[in-house]
Amino acid sequence: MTDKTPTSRRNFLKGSIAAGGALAATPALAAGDPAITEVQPWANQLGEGVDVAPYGMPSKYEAHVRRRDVPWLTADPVSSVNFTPLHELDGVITPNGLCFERHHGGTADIDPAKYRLMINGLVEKELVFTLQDLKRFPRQNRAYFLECAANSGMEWRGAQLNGCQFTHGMIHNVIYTGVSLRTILEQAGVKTNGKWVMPEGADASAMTRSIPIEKALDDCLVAFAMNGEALRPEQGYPVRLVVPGWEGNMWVKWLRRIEVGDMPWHHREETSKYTDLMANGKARRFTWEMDAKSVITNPSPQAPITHGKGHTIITGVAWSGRGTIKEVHVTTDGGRNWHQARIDGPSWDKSMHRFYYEFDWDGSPLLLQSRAVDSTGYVQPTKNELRAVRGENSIYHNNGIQTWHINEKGEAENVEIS
Ligand SMILES: Nc1nc2c(c(=O)[nH]1)N[C@H]1C(S)=C(S)[C@@H](COP(=O)(O)O)O[C@H]1N2
Ligand SMILES: [Mo]
Repeated sequence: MTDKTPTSRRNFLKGSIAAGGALAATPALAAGDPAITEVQPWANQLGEGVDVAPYGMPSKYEAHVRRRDVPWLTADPVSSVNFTPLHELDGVITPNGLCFERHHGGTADIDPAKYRLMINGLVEKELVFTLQDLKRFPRQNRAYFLECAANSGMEWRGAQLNGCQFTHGMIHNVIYTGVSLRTILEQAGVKTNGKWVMPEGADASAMTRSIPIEKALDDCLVAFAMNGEALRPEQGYPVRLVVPGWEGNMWVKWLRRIEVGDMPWHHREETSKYTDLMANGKARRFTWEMDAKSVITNPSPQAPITHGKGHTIITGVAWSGRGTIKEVHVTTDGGRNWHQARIDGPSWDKSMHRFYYEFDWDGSPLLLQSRAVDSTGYVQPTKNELRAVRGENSIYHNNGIQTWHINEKGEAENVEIS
């Protein structure tokens, strides 16, 4: 963002706010602004014709809007993670090219003609579907957030990473098209002792997780499209499991098999990983649901306030694995006073919500926080409230309140005050 506003325009702006108490920064005419008086290069020659990019890409001026990784976090990029640039996004949908990636054995490169989905185990009839077979069942379209259980995991012991992309970017929110898992399981006929399902990935990590049959028959989707187009390879092309509201690890990508069993399998990803080590040294297993959480995305360390004092828009996102977000509260003074934020955009079940809080910044330092309340009445806790229950050993399921310190220049820093 540039800050080349001529001083005359600045002063006019300040004057108009002071005089009229205008809600928004009303732009004023600036005499001699070359962006108005000069013919710009894009106007004195023809532009590119259609089809220069048969698959369109964002403007070159948006090149900084990209996923980023933290190189020291993992030893090798094939078993690693990168992060959604939340501070560059608005609304509630994550564009496909910006959805964070988390792979345990790299991205599988699957030929859709050779794609197969097997249903086996405690079923009346074991079945194998091709991609075409799957697309002949009734389809559903649903928006859901996917949050990795390790999102904000680096922040358990204190403020660490300087940007919401890194502290909160292991999340995306996408509209999926797919077939309900219930429909698929009904084809095979789950036996009465079939109490659990185990989805398995076709990638080199062969990811597996145990899911109780109640969830499998409730709202899970066998999805083949995201935001209107085929899944991206990184997100599980051609087919992934969608497990609404539950931790991202269970959303098996490159889905190749679903086994029905009578007990959980207790595989690696639900024992040695994705369990929560408590203060007494015992691990809490099966923390499936993602608790309500929120974060202010703007301003934040990667997106400072650049316009100086005056009318300022604070925005962020909130979500809950148990339903919708009923309210978001914002504080600018570290929790002394809380204000009701305005939620704008769709309020879908287990989907990201967008909030705004508009206020007149006097230029003094701020301690910004947001706090989500979900449709069950659950209130997002402070980090200390979370530690009181969970101890200091945890990595996963950190939904504590995030604080950004804003200085007089509008620069933001990751800090902790509670
Ligand atoms: N087959 C397979 N499925 C997988 C994984 C994987 O490595 N292999 N990673 C899991 C984890 S830990 C997460 S958080 C999500 C990440 O989904 P994304 O890459 O679409 O963001 O996929 C899950 N499904
Ligand atoms: Mo994850």
